[in-house]
Amino acid sequence: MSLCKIQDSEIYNVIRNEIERQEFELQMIASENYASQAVMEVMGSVLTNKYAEGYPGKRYYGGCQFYDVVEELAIERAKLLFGADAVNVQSHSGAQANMAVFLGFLKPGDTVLGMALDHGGHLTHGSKVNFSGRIYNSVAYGVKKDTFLIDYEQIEELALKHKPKLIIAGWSAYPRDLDFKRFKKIATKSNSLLLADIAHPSGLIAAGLYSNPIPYCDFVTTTTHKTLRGPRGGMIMMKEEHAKIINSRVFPGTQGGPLMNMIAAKAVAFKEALEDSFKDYQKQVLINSRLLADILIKNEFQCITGGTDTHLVLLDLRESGLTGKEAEEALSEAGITTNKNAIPFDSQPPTIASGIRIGTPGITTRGMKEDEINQIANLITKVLKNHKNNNVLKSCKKEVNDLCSRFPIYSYLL
Ligand code: DSN
Repeated sequence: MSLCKIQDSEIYNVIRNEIERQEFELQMIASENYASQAVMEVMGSVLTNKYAEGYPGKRYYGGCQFYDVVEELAIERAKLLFGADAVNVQSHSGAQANMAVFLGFLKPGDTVLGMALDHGGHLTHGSKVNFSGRIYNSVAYGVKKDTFLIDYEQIEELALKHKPKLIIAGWSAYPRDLDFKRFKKIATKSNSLLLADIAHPSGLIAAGLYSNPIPYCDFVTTTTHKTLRGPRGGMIMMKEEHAKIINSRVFPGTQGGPLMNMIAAKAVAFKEALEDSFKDYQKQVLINSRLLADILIKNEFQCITGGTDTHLVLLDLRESGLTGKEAEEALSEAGITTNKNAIPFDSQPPTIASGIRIGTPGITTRGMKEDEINQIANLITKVLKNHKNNNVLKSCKKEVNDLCSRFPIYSYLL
Protein backbone atom coordinates (compact mmCIF):
# COMPACT_ATOMS: atom_id res chain seq x y z
CA MET A 1 0.00 0.00 0.00
CA SER A 2 2.83 2.43 0.76
CA LEU A 3 4.12 2.13 -2.83
CA CYS A 4 0.67 2.98 -4.12
CA LYS A 5 0.70 6.02 -1.81
CA ILE A 6 3.81 7.32 -3.59
CA GLN A 7 2.78 6.30 -7.08
CA ASP A 8 -0.93 7.10 -7.10
CA SER A 9 -2.13 9.13 -4.16
CA GLU A 10 -5.64 9.51 -5.61
CA ILE A 11 -6.33 5.77 -5.65
CA TYR A 12 -4.46 5.36 -2.36
CA ASN A 13 -6.78 7.87 -0.71
CA VAL A 14 -9.88 6.18 -2.08
CA ILE A 15 -8.73 2.86 -0.63
CA ARG A 16 -7.97 4.46 2.77
CA ASN A 17 -11.48 5.92 2.83
CA GLU A 18 -13.03 2.61 1.85
CA ILE A 19 -11.09 0.73 4.56
CA GLU A 20 -12.57 3.16 7.10
CA ARG A 21 -16.08 2.79 5.66
CA GLN A 22 -15.87 -0.99 5.86
CA GLU A 23 -14.33 -0.87 9.35
CA PHE A 24 -16.52 1.70 11.07
CA GLU A 25 -19.91 1.18 9.43
CA LEU A 26 -22.24 -1.82 9.48
CA GLN A 27 -22.06 -3.63 6.13
CA MET A 28 -25.45 -5.31 5.87
CA ILE A 29 -25.82 -5.82 2.12
CA ALA A 30 -26.84 -9.48 1.88
CA SER A 31 -24.55 -10.20 -1.07
CA GLU A 32 -21.41 -8.78 0.58
CA ASN A 33 -18.93 -10.11 3.11
CA TYR A 34 -15.38 -9.57 4.40
CA ALA A 35 -12.82 -11.84 2.69
CA SER A 36 -10.02 -13.08 4.94
CA GLN A 37 -6.52 -11.63 4.94
CA ALA A 38 -5.22 -14.84 3.29
CA VAL A 39 -7.80 -14.60 0.48
CA MET A 40 -6.95 -10.94 -0.15
CA GLU A 41 -3.21 -11.61 -0.02
CA VAL A 42 -3.53 -14.26 -2.74
CA MET A 43 -5.71 -11.98 -4.89
CA GLY A 44 -2.92 -9.40 -4.84
CA SER A 45 -0.14 -11.92 -5.55
CA VAL A 46 2.13 -12.54 -8.59
CA LEU A 47 -0.45 -15.04 -9.85
CA THR A 48 -2.14 -12.06 -11.51
CA ASN A 49 0.70 -11.82 -14.03
CA LYS A 50 0.15 -14.99 -16.01
CA TYR A 51 -1.98 -16.09 -18.93
CA ALA A 52 -3.21 -19.67 -18.50
CA GLU A 53 -5.87 -20.07 -21.20
CA GLY A 54 -7.07 -23.64 -21.32
CA TYR A 55 -7.38 -26.11 -18.45
CA PRO A 56 -4.89 -28.02 -16.24
CA GLY A 57 -2.58 -30.08 -18.46
CA LYS A 58 -3.99 -28.45 -21.63
CA ARG A 59 -2.87 -24.81 -21.62
CA TYR A 60 -2.24 -22.53 -24.56
CA TYR A 61 0.75 -20.87 -22.83
CA GLY A 62 4.04 -22.13 -21.44
CA GLY A 63 5.03 -21.75 -17.80
CA CYS A 64 1.71 -22.88 -16.37
CA GLN A 65 2.99 -25.71 -14.17
CA PHE A 66 2.12 -23.95 -10.90
CA TYR A 67 -1.22 -22.73 -12.23
CA ASP A 68 -2.29 -26.31 -12.89
CA VAL A 69 -1.70 -27.05 -9.20
CA VAL A 70 -3.76 -24.00 -8.20
CA GLU A 71 -6.71 -24.85 -10.43
CA GLU A 72 -6.74 -28.53 -9.51
CA LEU A 73 -6.72 -27.65 -5.81
CA ALA A 74 -9.63 -25.24 -6.28
CA ILE A 75 -11.63 -27.87 -8.22
CA GLU A 76 -10.97 -30.69 -5.72
CA ARG A 77 -11.87 -28.50 -2.73
CA ALA A 78 -15.08 -27.29 -4.39
CA LYS A 79 -16.08 -30.90 -5.16
CA LEU A 80 -15.51 -31.84 -1.53
CA LEU A 81 -17.37 -28.81 -0.22
CA PHE A 82 -20.56 -29.32 -2.23
CA GLY A 83 -20.40 -32.99 -3.28
CA ALA A 84 -20.23 -32.05 -6.97
CA ASP A 85 -19.24 -34.45 -9.78
CA ALA A 86 -17.42 -31.85 -11.87
CA VAL A 87 -16.49 -28.19 -11.34
CA ASN A 88 -15.36 -25.25 -13.45
CA VAL A 89 -13.73 -22.54 -11.31
CA GLN A 90 -12.85 -20.12 -14.13
CA SER A 91 -16.06 -18.05 -14.35
CA HIS A 92 -15.26 -14.42 -13.64
CA SER A 93 -18.69 -13.89 -12.07
CA GLY A 94 -22.04 -15.51 -11.36
CA ALA A 95 -23.53 -13.86 -14.45
CA GLN A 96 -20.80 -15.35 -16.64
CA ALA A 97 -21.29 -18.76 -15.04
CA ASN A 98 -24.97 -18.61 -15.99
CA MET A 99 -24.10 -17.38 -19.47
CA ALA A 100 -21.87 -20.43 -20.07
CA VAL A 101 -24.77 -22.74 -19.15
CA PHE A 102 -27.14 -20.93 -21.54
CA LEU A 103 -24.59 -20.94 -24.34
CA GLY A 104 -23.84 -24.61 -23.77
CA PHE A 105 -27.32 -26.02 -23.81
CA LEU A 106 -29.75 -23.49 -25.35
CA LYS A 107 -30.11 -22.12 -28.85
CA PRO A 108 -31.20 -18.49 -29.34
CA GLY A 109 -34.98 -18.34 -29.00
CA ASP A 110 -35.22 -21.41 -26.73
CA THR A 111 -37.45 -21.01 -23.69
CA VAL A 112 -36.13 -20.54 -20.18
CA LEU A 113 -38.29 -20.52 -17.04
CA GLY A 114 -36.89 -18.54 -14.10
CA MET A 115 -38.07 -16.54 -11.12
CA ALA A 116 -39.24 -12.99 -11.93
CA LEU A 117 -36.71 -10.36 -10.88
CA ASP A 118 -39.33 -8.37 -8.95
CA HIS A 119 -40.35 -11.52 -7.06
CA GLY A 120 -36.77 -12.12 -5.89
CA GLY A 121 -35.11 -13.66 -8.97
CA HIS A 122 -31.98 -12.44 -10.74
CA LEU A 123 -31.20 -10.46 -13.90
CA THR A 124 -29.62 -13.52 -15.53
CA HIS A 125 -32.69 -15.68 -14.94
CA GLY A 126 -34.54 -14.24 -17.92
CA SER A 127 -34.87 -10.50 -17.31
CA LYS A 128 -35.70 -8.60 -20.50
CA VAL A 129 -32.80 -6.19 -19.94
CA ASN A 130 -30.27 -9.03 -19.71
CA PHE A 131 -28.82 -11.44 -22.32
CA SER A 132 -30.96 -14.17 -20.73
CA GLY A 133 -34.19 -12.40 -21.68
CA ARG A 134 -32.97 -10.78 -24.90
CA ILE A 135 -31.52 -13.77 -26.69
CA TYR A 136 -33.83 -16.40 -25.20
CA ASN A 137 -37.60 -16.62 -24.79
CA SER A 138 -38.05 -16.08 -21.07
CA VAL A 139 -41.07 -17.05 -19.03
CA ALA A 140 -41.25 -16.07 -15.36
CA TYR A 141 -42.67 -17.70 -12.27
CA GLY A 142 -43.22 -15.93 -8.98
CA VAL A 143 -44.48 -16.12 -5.41
CA LYS A 144 -48.03 -16.43 -4.09
CA LYS A 145 -49.86 -13.22 -3.30
CA ASP A 146 -50.98 -14.26 0.19
CA THR A 147 -47.83 -15.94 1.57
CA PHE A 148 -45.06 -14.57 -0.68
CA LEU A 149 -43.79 -18.17 -0.89
CA ILE A 150 -42.73 -19.69 -4.22
CA ASP A 151 -45.73 -20.96 -6.16
CA TYR A 152 -44.68 -24.48 -7.19
CA GLU A 153 -48.09 -25.16 -8.79
CA GLN A 154 -47.52 -22.15 -11.04
CA ILE A 155 -44.02 -23.38 -11.95
CA GLU A 156 -45.44 -26.77 -12.91
CA GLU A 157 -48.26 -25.22 -14.91
CA LEU A 158 -45.86 -22.92 -16.81
CA ALA A 159 -43.35 -25.73 -17.36
CA LEU A 160 -45.98 -28.03 -18.86
CA LYS A 161 -47.40 -25.23 -20.99
CA HIS A 162 -44.11 -23.78 -22.33
CA LYS A 163 -41.83 -26.85 -22.19
CA PRO A 164 -38.75 -24.74 -21.35
CA LYS A 165 -35.36 -26.05 -22.37
CA LEU A 166 -34.07 -24.84 -19.00
CA ILE A 167 -35.68 -24.22 -15.61
CA ILE A 168 -33.78 -22.06 -13.12
CA ALA A 169 -34.18 -22.45 -9.37
CA GLY A 170 -32.53 -19.59 -7.53
CA TRP A 171 -32.94 -16.09 -6.15
CA SER A 172 -31.28 -12.94 -5.00
CA ALA A 173 -34.03 -11.74 -2.62
CA TYR A 174 -36.10 -14.65 -1.36
CA PRO A 175 -35.73 -15.47 2.34
CA ARG A 176 -36.77 -19.12 2.28
CA ASP A 177 -35.36 -22.55 1.47
CA LEU A 178 -36.08 -24.10 -1.95
CA ASP A 179 -37.59 -27.50 -2.65
CA PHE A 180 -35.08 -28.71 -5.24
CA LYS A 181 -36.66 -32.16 -5.29
CA ARG A 182 -39.91 -30.57 -6.43
CA PHE A 183 -38.08 -28.54 -9.07
CA LYS A 184 -36.51 -31.76 -10.34
CA LYS A 185 -39.90 -33.50 -10.54
CA ILE A 186 -41.27 -30.59 -12.57
CA ALA A 187 -38.20 -30.51 -14.84
CA THR A 188 -38.54 -34.25 -15.46
CA LYS A 189 -42.22 -33.84 -16.40
CA SER A 190 -41.50 -30.99 -18.84
CA ASN A 191 -38.29 -32.61 -20.10
CA SER A 192 -36.26 -29.54 -19.11
CA LEU A 193 -32.70 -29.17 -17.90
CA LEU A 194 -32.45 -27.86 -14.34
CA LEU A 195 -30.06 -25.14 -13.18
CA ALA A 196 -29.81 -24.05 -9.54
CA ASP A 197 -28.19 -20.66 -8.98
CA ILE A 198 -27.01 -20.73 -5.36
CA ALA A 199 -25.02 -17.49 -5.44
CA HIS A 200 -26.65 -16.28 -2.23
CA PRO A 201 -26.96 -19.37 0.01
CA SER A 202 -23.82 -21.26 -1.14
CA GLY A 203 -22.04 -20.73 2.21
CA LEU A 204 -25.08 -22.01 4.07
CA ILE A 205 -25.25 -25.01 1.71
CA ALA A 206 -21.55 -25.79 2.23
CA ALA A 207 -22.26 -25.82 5.97
CA GLY A 208 -25.30 -28.09 5.56
CA LEU A 209 -27.78 -25.41 6.67
CA TYR A 210 -29.75 -24.97 3.44
CA SER A 211 -30.95 -27.59 0.95
CA ASN A 212 -28.20 -28.80 -1.38
CA PRO A 213 -29.39 -28.87 -5.03
CA ILE A 214 -26.46 -30.94 -6.36
CA PRO A 215 -28.30 -34.32 -6.37
CA TYR A 216 -31.21 -32.87 -8.36
CA CYS A 217 -29.68 -30.50 -10.89
CA ASP A 218 -27.82 -30.67 -14.17
CA PHE A 219 -25.93 -27.49 -13.28
CA VAL A 220 -25.36 -25.50 -10.11
CA THR A 221 -23.82 -22.05 -10.42
CA THR A 222 -22.63 -19.75 -7.66
CA THR A 223 -20.62 -16.69 -6.89
CA THR A 224 -17.79 -17.14 -4.42
CA HIS A 225 -17.94 -13.86 -2.49
CA LYS A 226 -21.31 -13.76 -0.76
CA THR A 227 -22.04 -16.17 2.11
CA LEU A 228 -19.14 -18.29 0.82
CA ARG A 229 -16.83 -15.42 1.85
CA GLY A 230 -14.19 -15.84 -0.86
CA PRO A 231 -12.90 -13.55 -3.60
CA ARG A 232 -15.29 -11.94 -6.10
CA GLY A 233 -15.96 -14.55 -8.79
CA GLY A 234 -18.12 -17.39 -10.08
CA MET A 235 -18.13 -21.16 -10.39
CA ILE A 236 -20.10 -23.91 -12.15
CA MET A 237 -20.79 -27.35 -10.71
CA MET A 238 -22.31 -29.96 -12.97
CA LYS A 239 -22.91 -33.59 -13.73
CA GLU A 240 -19.81 -35.17 -15.25
CA GLU A 241 -21.65 -35.73 -18.57
CA HIS A 242 -22.06 -31.93 -19.00
CA ALA A 243 -18.48 -31.00 -18.07
CA LYS A 244 -16.97 -31.08 -21.58
CA ILE A 245 -19.57 -28.70 -23.04
CA ILE A 246 -19.59 -26.36 -20.03
CA ASN A 247 -15.79 -26.13 -19.96
CA SER A 248 -15.72 -25.26 -23.64
CA ARG A 249 -18.42 -22.59 -23.17
CA VAL A 250 -16.47 -20.93 -20.36
CA PHE A 251 -13.25 -21.01 -22.39
CA PRO A 252 -13.17 -20.28 -25.30
CA GLY A 253 -16.96 -19.74 -25.44
CA THR A 254 -17.39 -16.69 -23.22
CA GLN A 255 -14.02 -15.94 -21.61
CA GLY A 256 -10.35 -15.69 -22.48
CA GLY A 257 -7.59 -15.97 -19.91
CA PRO A 258 -8.68 -17.15 -16.46
CA LEU A 259 -7.90 -14.88 -13.51
CA MET A 260 -5.49 -17.28 -11.85
CA ASN A 261 -4.95 -15.07 -8.80
CA MET A 262 -8.71 -15.18 -8.19
CA ILE A 263 -8.83 -18.95 -8.75
CA ALA A 264 -6.06 -19.36 -6.18
CA ALA A 265 -8.02 -17.13 -3.79
CA LYS A 266 -11.11 -19.28 -4.43
CA ALA A 267 -9.03 -22.34 -3.44
CA VAL A 268 -8.00 -20.60 -0.20
CA ALA A 269 -11.60 -19.67 0.57
CA PHE A 270 -12.79 -23.24 -0.11
CA LYS A 271 -10.16 -24.53 2.34
CA GLU A 272 -11.49 -22.08 4.93
CA ALA A 273 -15.04 -23.23 4.19
CA LEU A 274 -14.08 -26.87 4.78
CA GLU A 275 -13.10 -26.07 8.38
CA ASP A 276 -15.46 -26.62 11.32
CA SER A 277 -15.20 -22.94 12.25
CA PHE A 278 -16.94 -22.09 8.95
CA LYS A 279 -19.94 -24.21 9.96
CA ASP A 280 -20.06 -22.35 13.28
CA TYR A 281 -19.90 -19.08 11.39
CA GLN A 282 -22.80 -20.04 9.11
CA LYS A 283 -24.89 -21.19 12.10
CA GLN A 284 -24.39 -17.77 13.65
CA VAL A 285 -25.27 -16.04 10.34
CA LEU A 286 -28.61 -17.82 10.51
CA ILE A 287 -29.18 -17.20 14.23
CA ASN A 288 -28.46 -13.52 13.60
CA SER A 289 -30.79 -13.11 10.61
CA ARG A 290 -33.64 -14.96 12.34
CA LEU A 291 -33.28 -12.86 15.46
CA LEU A 292 -33.10 -9.69 13.37
CA ALA A 293 -36.36 -10.63 11.63
CA ASP A 294 -38.05 -11.48 14.96
CA ILE A 295 -37.13 -8.18 16.59
CA LEU A 296 -38.08 -6.09 13.55
CA ILE A 297 -41.45 -7.87 13.44
CA LYS A 298 -41.92 -7.16 17.18
CA ASN A 299 -41.09 -3.54 16.38
CA GLU A 300 -44.05 -3.49 13.99
CA PHE A 301 -42.28 -3.97 10.65
CA GLN A 302 -43.60 -6.32 7.98
CA CYS A 303 -41.13 -8.97 7.02
CA ILE A 304 -41.71 -10.79 3.69
CA THR A 305 -42.77 -14.42 4.46
CA GLY A 306 -42.78 -13.58 8.19
CA GLY A 307 -39.15 -14.52 8.79
CA THR A 308 -36.16 -16.14 7.13
CA ASP A 309 -34.35 -19.46 6.51
CA THR A 310 -31.36 -17.60 5.11
CA HIS A 311 -28.80 -14.86 5.71
CA LEU A 312 -31.25 -12.15 4.63
CA VAL A 313 -34.35 -10.36 5.78
CA LEU A 314 -36.63 -8.60 3.28
CA LEU A 315 -38.62 -5.80 4.88
CA ASP A 316 -41.87 -4.66 3.31
CA LEU A 317 -42.08 -0.94 4.08
CA ARG A 318 -45.47 -0.25 2.52
CA GLU A 319 -47.12 0.29 5.90
CA SER A 320 -44.15 2.10 7.43
CA GLY A 321 -44.56 5.38 5.60
CA LEU A 322 -41.29 5.37 3.68
CA THR A 323 -39.99 3.88 0.45
CA GLY A 324 -37.05 1.52 0.03
CA LYS A 325 -35.00 4.39 -1.36
CA GLU A 326 -35.73 6.59 1.65
CA ALA A 327 -34.96 3.72 4.02
CA GLU A 328 -31.66 2.93 2.30
CA GLU A 329 -30.64 6.59 2.44
CA ALA A 330 -31.60 7.11 6.09
CA LEU A 331 -29.82 3.90 7.17
CA SER A 332 -26.80 4.93 5.16
CA GLU A 333 -26.75 8.32 6.97
CA ALA A 334 -26.63 6.34 10.21
CA GLY A 335 -23.73 4.18 8.99
CA ILE A 336 -25.78 1.07 8.18
CA THR A 337 -25.40 -0.06 4.56
CA THR A 338 -28.34 -1.99 3.07
CA ASN A 339 -30.07 -1.89 -0.30
CA LYS A 340 -33.52 -0.88 -1.47
CA ASN A 341 -35.21 -3.89 -2.99
CA ALA A 342 -38.41 -4.59 -4.88
CA ILE A 343 -40.91 -6.68 -2.98
CA PRO A 344 -43.28 -9.02 -4.82
CA PHE A 345 -46.17 -7.15 -6.53
CA ASP A 346 -44.38 -3.86 -5.87
CA SER A 347 -46.13 -0.78 -7.25
CA GLN A 348 -42.93 1.29 -7.05
CA PRO A 349 -40.25 1.23 -9.78
CA PRO A 350 -37.02 -0.63 -8.83
CA THR A 351 -35.19 2.69 -8.39
CA ILE A 352 -37.56 3.56 -5.52
CA ALA A 353 -38.85 0.11 -4.39
CA SER A 354 -41.00 -0.68 -1.36
CA GLY A 355 -38.55 -2.88 0.48
CA ILE A 356 -35.06 -3.14 1.86
CA ARG A 357 -32.87 -6.21 1.95
CA ILE A 358 -30.75 -6.64 5.07
CA GLY A 359 -28.09 -9.34 5.39
CA THR A 360 -26.05 -10.73 8.27
CA PRO A 361 -22.98 -12.39 6.59
CA GLY A 362 -20.67 -9.37 7.00
CA ILE A 363 -21.47 -8.44 10.59
CA THR A 364 -21.28 -12.11 11.62
CA THR A 365 -17.79 -12.36 10.11
CA ARG A 366 -16.87 -9.51 12.48
CA GLY A 367 -18.00 -11.69 15.40
CA MET A 368 -21.31 -10.00 16.12
CA LYS A 369 -23.86 -12.20 17.88
CA GLU A 370 -27.26 -11.98 19.59
CA ASP A 371 -26.45 -8.99 21.85
CA GLU A 372 -25.24 -6.95 18.90
CA ILE A 373 -28.22 -8.02 16.77
CA ASN A 374 -30.52 -6.69 19.49
CA GLN A 375 -28.70 -3.39 19.38
CA ILE A 376 -28.64 -3.29 15.54
CA ALA A 377 -32.34 -4.16 15.22
CA ASN A 378 -33.20 -1.35 17.59
CA LEU A 379 -30.93 1.04 15.70
CA ILE A 380 -32.62 0.11 12.41
CA THR A 381 -36.01 0.64 14.04
CA LYS A 382 -35.00 4.04 15.40
CA VAL A 383 -33.65 5.16 12.02
CA LEU A 384 -36.68 4.00 10.02
CA LYS A 385 -39.13 5.54 12.48
CA ASN A 386 -37.25 8.85 12.54
CA HIS A 387 -35.86 8.92 9.03
CA LYS A 388 -36.25 12.67 8.64
CA ASN A 389 -34.70 13.57 12.00
CA ASN A 390 -31.02 14.41 11.47
CA ASN A 391 -30.23 14.44 15.17
CA VAL A 392 -31.47 10.88 15.58
CA LEU A 393 -29.52 9.75 12.50
CA LYS A 394 -26.38 11.42 13.86
CA SER A 395 -26.67 9.81 17.29
CA CYS A 396 -27.33 6.40 15.66
CA LYS A 397 -24.22 6.85 13.55
CA LYS A 398 -22.16 7.47 16.69
CA GLU A 399 -23.57 4.28 18.24
CA VAL A 400 -22.81 2.31 15.04
CA ASN A 401 -19.28 3.64 15.08
CA ASP A 402 -18.73 2.60 18.71
CA LEU A 403 -20.19 -0.85 18.02
CA CYS A 404 -17.93 -1.38 14.99
CA SER A 405 -14.88 -0.27 16.99
CA ARG A 406 -15.56 -3.14 19.40
CA PHE A 407 -15.52 -5.65 16.49
CA PRO A 408 -12.49 -4.77 14.37
CA ILE A 409 -12.16 -6.57 11.05
CA TYR A 410 -9.30 -4.99 9.13
CA SER A 411 -7.25 -3.46 11.96
CA TYR A 412 -4.07 -4.65 10.21
CA LEU A 413 -4.93 -2.30 7.36
CA LEU A 414 -5.72 0.77 9.45
N1 DSN B 1 -26.02 -8.16 -7.22
C1 DSN B 1 -26.18 -9.38 -6.48
C2 DSN B 1 -27.03 -9.19 -5.27
O1 DSN B 1 -26.85 -8.19 -4.61
O2 DSN B 1 -27.83 -10.04 -4.94
C3 DSN B 1 -26.68 -10.49 -7.31
O3 DSN B 1 -25.92 -10.57 -8.47
